[in-house]
Parts: sequence; C-alpha cells; structure tokens
Amino acid sequence: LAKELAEKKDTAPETIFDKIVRKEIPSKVVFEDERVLAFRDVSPQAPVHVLVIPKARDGLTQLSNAREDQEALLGHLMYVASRVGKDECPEGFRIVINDGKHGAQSVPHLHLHVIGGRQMQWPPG
Ligand code: DGP
Repeated sequence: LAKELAEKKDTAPETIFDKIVRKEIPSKVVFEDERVLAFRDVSPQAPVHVLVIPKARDGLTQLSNAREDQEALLGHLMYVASRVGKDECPEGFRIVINDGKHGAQSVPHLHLHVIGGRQMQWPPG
C-alpha cells in the first residue's frame, strides 16, 4: 500500500486552498511557515475556528491518502494546530479532520479544524 500511495501522482484538480496558499484569495492568516498555513475558516462553527493545511497538497487530498514519507508533515500539522488551540482557547479546544463522504469533507486538500472558544458537545453530529 505504501508503495502504491508513494507512486500515486497528485492529479486531482487544485482547490480554493491552493489559491489561499498563493494569497490569490485573501484569508485571515493565524500562523504560517514554509510547510503549513493556518487561517480562519470562512464559515466559523465556534468563536475560534482555524484551518491548518499543508501548503503543498502533494496527494494529501484527505488524511486517508497520506503516505509514510508524510508522517513528519502530519506531526507538524498537529503540532501547529495544538499551538493555535493553546493560544486561542485556553480552556480547551477540539481538532477535527473530516475524511471523505461520510466524514463530511468538502474541500479535497487535507485540513485540520481547530475549533473552540465555547463548550463543545459529544458525540459530534
Ligand atoms: P471540510 O468540510 O472539513 O472539508 O471543511 C472545509 C472548510 O473550509 C469549511 O469549514 C469552510 C472552509 N472554507 C471553504 N472555502 C473557504 C474559503 O474560501 N476561505 C476560508 N477561509 N475557508 C473556507
């Protein structure tokens, strides 16, 4: 499976997130480095709602398409999400990754939602 995924080219059409990365579409950037971009969700589901994405999608249309050689990037995304959550939501937060149809994913470019600033409920819908 790893070999199959490693050889898989990113042939999916680019999404609006590529335009956000290139700053062709404005967004409220919270954090940025060479690998990742964190910006406010245009349709916030809570007082704090930030998306953390890899700048280069490189096949990461969704988490389940991750390759083994992307483990460090996945860790970095989670670390950045934790920093954003800790900074903006001192009383706690939630990190969500929607994957595929049943996951209710709408943009095929991996993104971590950092959601907080209010009491979350469980189970999620
Ligand atoms: P998901 O359903 O997990 O694929 O989440 C996609 C999120 O992306 C959704 O919460 C709304 C957000 N989003 C979509 N288009 C834009 C945009 O143009 N700008 C920003 N900031 N967020 C967007």
